[in-house]
Amino acid sequence: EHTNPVARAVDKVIDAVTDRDPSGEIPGRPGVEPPSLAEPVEPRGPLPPKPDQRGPDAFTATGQPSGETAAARAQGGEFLTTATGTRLPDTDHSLKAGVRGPVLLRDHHLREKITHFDHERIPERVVHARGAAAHGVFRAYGTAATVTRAAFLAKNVETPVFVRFSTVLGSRGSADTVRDTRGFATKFYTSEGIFDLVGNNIPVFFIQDAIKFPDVIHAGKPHPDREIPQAQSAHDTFWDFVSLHTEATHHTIWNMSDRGIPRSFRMMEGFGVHTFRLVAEDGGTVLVKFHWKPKAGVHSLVWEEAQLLGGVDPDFHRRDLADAIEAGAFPEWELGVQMFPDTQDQTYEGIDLLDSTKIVPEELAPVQPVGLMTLNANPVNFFAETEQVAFHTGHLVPGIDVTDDPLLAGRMFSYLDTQISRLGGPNFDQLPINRPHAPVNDMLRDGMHQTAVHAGVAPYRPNSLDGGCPFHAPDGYVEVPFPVAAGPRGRLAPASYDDHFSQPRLFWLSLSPVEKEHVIAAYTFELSKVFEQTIKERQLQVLARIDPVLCGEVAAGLGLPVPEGVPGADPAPSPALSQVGRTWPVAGRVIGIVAGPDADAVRTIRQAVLDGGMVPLVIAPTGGVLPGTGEPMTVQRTFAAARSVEFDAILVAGAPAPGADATGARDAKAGLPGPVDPRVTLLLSEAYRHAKPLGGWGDAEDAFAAAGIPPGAPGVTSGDDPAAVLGQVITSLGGHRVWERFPSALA
Ligand code: HDD
Repeated sequence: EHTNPVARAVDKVIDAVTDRDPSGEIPGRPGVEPPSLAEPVEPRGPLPPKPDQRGPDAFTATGQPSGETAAARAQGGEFLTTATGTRLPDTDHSLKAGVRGPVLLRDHHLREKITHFDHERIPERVVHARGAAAHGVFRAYGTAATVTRAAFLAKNVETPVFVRFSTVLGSRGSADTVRDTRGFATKFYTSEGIFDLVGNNIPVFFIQDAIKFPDVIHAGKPHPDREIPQAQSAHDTFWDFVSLHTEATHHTIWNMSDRGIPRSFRMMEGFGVHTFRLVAEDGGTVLVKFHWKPKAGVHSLVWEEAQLLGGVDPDFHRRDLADAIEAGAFPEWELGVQMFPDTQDQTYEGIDLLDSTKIVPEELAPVQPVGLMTLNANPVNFFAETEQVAFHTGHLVPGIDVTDDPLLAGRMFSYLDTQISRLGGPNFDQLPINRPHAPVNDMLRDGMHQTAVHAGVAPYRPNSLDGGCPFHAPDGYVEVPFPVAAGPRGRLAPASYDDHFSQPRLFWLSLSPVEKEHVIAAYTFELSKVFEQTIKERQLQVLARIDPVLCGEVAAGLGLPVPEGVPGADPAPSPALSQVGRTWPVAGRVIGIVAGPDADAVRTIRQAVLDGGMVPLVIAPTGGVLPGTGEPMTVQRTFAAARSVEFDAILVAGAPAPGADATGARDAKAGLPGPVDPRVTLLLSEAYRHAKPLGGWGDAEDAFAAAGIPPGAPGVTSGDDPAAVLGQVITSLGGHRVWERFPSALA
């Protein structure tokens, strides 16, 4: 047992996931026996949720603590029943007239079983269909208590939360690592009702007015004739739209940057995007933008990794989130606000706060922390929780109000509306995951899937028959009486909304050289996939207005002439926009260890990785248990299953010969050609290309050489002392990648 609690938990999970002891219980699940080879003959009750899992809190449809589990209607008891509780002796044979006779229509069990199955699917979300979620808790620092009366932001108040992360364009079954915006939606179950902060990992949006949402989504979704490509922006309709509709330029350059391919949901920022209005106890107001800052830092994949992962592990982000929580390495974010005076013109330093295509640089308005969110439990049931959770920008609590951002106005309508078709009626708030933890006393009645049993006879007001209840709540939610600047009615927008290029240029100028290289490569890749030449040329005209280097490099990549076009003035860069150049914690990072002949050295180093709060995965030619002294050490990845994209760094305990035995020893039977197993050289050359730290001892240098890694390459450490090698690797990992391996002419 090691001392670091995260490492201890990681250890337990690794045991639970991969090293089941065939004779004993399942680690971490006391009393639960491992499955037997034969089908069990004795019935037993359903298994309890695993220690890392938690269902929705148990509240009634009217928001009262229910005293029972929210899963009351889920599996219970040992014997099969119908939906109405009648026990069944057989569910494997339809009711027939004779052994080879026809199936009878009167078979109510057959019909119930098949009918229910036929209706298992609900419409997927029209956007953000692919997602993963977790439960957690938000604890407020109290720093926002002077500017908002929201009870959940008062000092040390703890509020349960449920967070769903998502991609935007892909279907429910699409890959996690595609280039796209990520959704970051948080449901706060506050004592004053539900507050939903429905944000993204990109602080701006493609459009300034919600009326254009169907346009941008129709352009981004697969082409309507062949329904391809899935979960991609690299196609004609997307680039046709954004090249014509230049207010999308800012969001698009963020998508083309490393922000479009996060390393993990745990390593993304979140943004409320719009400006919101906070209301204090005394009625005073401030304008704010919400930010989530991940404790693990903001990190991304590189594009080739993202593409490989689409095939190797399409569930990469979903798995990473669940594994981290199961391991006890709970992801954390600080919630912060940028604050602006609530002036009549609703601008700050000349930036229109009602324009969702604009940011306010953090250097102009620092993000002030107001609380900490910790995700600490996985859902018990994906459908009941992650699929049925319903977010809505209109789920607000006293002390938080919306502004007149026309993008937000449309969202205030759309979210409620979409749940009605997605969840089958107006009572979706009564689904367990959506139930408030505050008493509900509305006058909404009946409707599809009503589960509340409302007492009383007078769901109307005024009434005398129910004693006049419900009364208006004097301390309830009030919209701020902000004076509206009147003007002519019309389909209008302010002149400031015409500035589409100054902030894309600000973003570009704020990136480090290697990040700029990635942006160039992303535009070049995406536009190379566009069929129509005119669309590419038009998009180059857009790029010319951002920056001549960006435009020139992409044009060269496409083999097209550089168009005329001049960027605007140089804004002061915002260093906060760059992800590179800082040092971050390495807890929760995944370290592959290619086993070598000295299994004890592997054991020691594996333990040191665990003690550092990271996740070691032992890689060997075949599965099984490594020899040596001490506890048995199970191989978690065979050479056949290991792929570099799963690891943040790789340690090599020797150069395994082709077809080596379980220790990787060189004396094994001959097999694949070459001095080192080609699956290991692929592992190492990819990891090297993706700028991951590498370390090795024994004859690891032979493996590095076989992988084409030049001697003395940055971030590649070899030596005789495995502990010192690991130390170097951890130092490199703190910077996320060995950025020097991407030399840039833009430096
Ligand atoms: Fe939206 C889902 C975020 C603009 C209409 N949106 C959805 C989700 C996120 C966002 C994170 C997934 C929620 C979940 O996990 O269930 N959307 C945003 C952000 C926007 C934005 C940050 C701009 C700042 N959205 C936007 C507009 C409209 C919508 C302008 C419509 C006018 N969004 C929807 C929707 C969805 C949705 C159709 C689909 C499924 C759902 O709501 O529940 O209502």
